[in-house]
Amino acid sequence: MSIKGKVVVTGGAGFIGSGLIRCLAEKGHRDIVAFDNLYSGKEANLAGVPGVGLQVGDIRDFDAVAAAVAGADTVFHLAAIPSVPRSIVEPVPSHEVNIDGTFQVFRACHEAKVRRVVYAASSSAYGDTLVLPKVETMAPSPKSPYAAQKLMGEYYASVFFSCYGLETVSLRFFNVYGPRQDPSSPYSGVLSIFNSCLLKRVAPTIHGDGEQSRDFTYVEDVAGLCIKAAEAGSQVAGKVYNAGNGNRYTLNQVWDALQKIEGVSLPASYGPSRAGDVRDSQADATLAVAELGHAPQFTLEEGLRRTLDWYRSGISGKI
Ligand code: UD2
Repeated sequence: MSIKGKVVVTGGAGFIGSGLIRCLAEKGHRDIVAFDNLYSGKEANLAGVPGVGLQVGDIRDFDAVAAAVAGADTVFHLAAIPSVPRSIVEPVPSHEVNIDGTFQVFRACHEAKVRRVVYAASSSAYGDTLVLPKVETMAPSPKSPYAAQKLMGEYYASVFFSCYGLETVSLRFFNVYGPRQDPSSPYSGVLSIFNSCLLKRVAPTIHGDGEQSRDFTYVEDVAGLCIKAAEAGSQVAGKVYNAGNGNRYTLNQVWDALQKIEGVSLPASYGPSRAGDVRDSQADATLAVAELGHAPQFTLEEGLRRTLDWYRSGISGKI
C-alpha cells in the first residue's frame, strides 16, 4: 500500500532521518514533517529538501509528539540516543529517550490512528551469536543498555500491534554510514570517524585488534528499505526484519580500503577493546528481501567513495 499524505520522521534532522527524508522527497512526497529536538540533529541536514517542515520537539513529550503525528499516514520513528558506549557511560538519558520516548511515539501514533509506523531497531539486539549471519529467529542477547533499549522498542512495537492494532514494522539497522553522519563525538559511528581522520591525515584509533566485523550499510539502502516497509501489505505488521546488506568487513579491511581510495598510508593506532562491543555482525537479509523487497544497491566501495566525496566537498564544518 503506498504512502498517502502526511509523513512524519522522528529524528528527521539527524543523519539517517534526513537521508530518509531526502529519499521520500525524491519519490515525490511533499507533506513531510521532521520531528527533532536538535540534540544531535541539524537543520542544515534538511537544507534544500522540498516539502519538508521541521517541528522542534522531544519524543518524551507526549503532547508535542501527538501534535506532530496528527493526521499522519506514516511515521518513521528514528529518533534515539544512539551509541553503545554512551549508553554504558550515561544510561539514564538513553533509557529515557530510547524506551520512554519510543513508548510515547507509539502511544501518540495509536491515538492518531496512524496507518503504519516503521521503527528503527538495532542489530545490537543480537549481541554475540554463535553463528553468522544473524537471523531474525535467533534469541536476542543484548550486551549494552543501548541494545536492551532498542530491543524493548521492538517489543513495544509488536505489542502495540497485537494489543491495539497499530501497524508497526521493526527494522534492525546494521551499522549505517554515509553523508551527514557527524564525526565530531567520540561516540560517533566508526566510519564517520575514519573518514574524518583520513581527510585530516590523522591515524584513527581502533578499539581492540580491528578484526571485529560489521555489516556496514549505506544510508540510501536503509532509507529505501524503510519506505518499502511502510508500503508493504498488512502481513508485515508487528514483525522484525534485518536491514543489512548481508556482508561483513573487519575494521582493518575498511581502514585499508579507505587508504587505498585516498592513495595514502596512515597506519591505525590500536587501543583497548570497548565495553559492550559486539565482535562480529552480519545480517541474513533473506526475510527482508522476500517479504519487503529489500534490494541494496551500494557495494561498500561505492558507499565509501560517495561518503568520502561528501566529506571532501566544502570540507570545513564537516570533519
Ligand atoms: C551499534 C550497532 C548498530 C547501531 C549502532 C548505533 C552492533 C553490531 N551494531 O553499532 O547497528 O545500532 O550501534 O550506535 O551492535 N570503533 C573504533 N574506533 C572508533 C570508533 C569505533 O575502533 O573511533 C569500533 C568500535 O569499538 C566497534 C566498531 O568500531 O567495534 C563499530 O563501532 P560504532 O560505534 O560505529 O558502532 P557499533 O558497532 O557499536
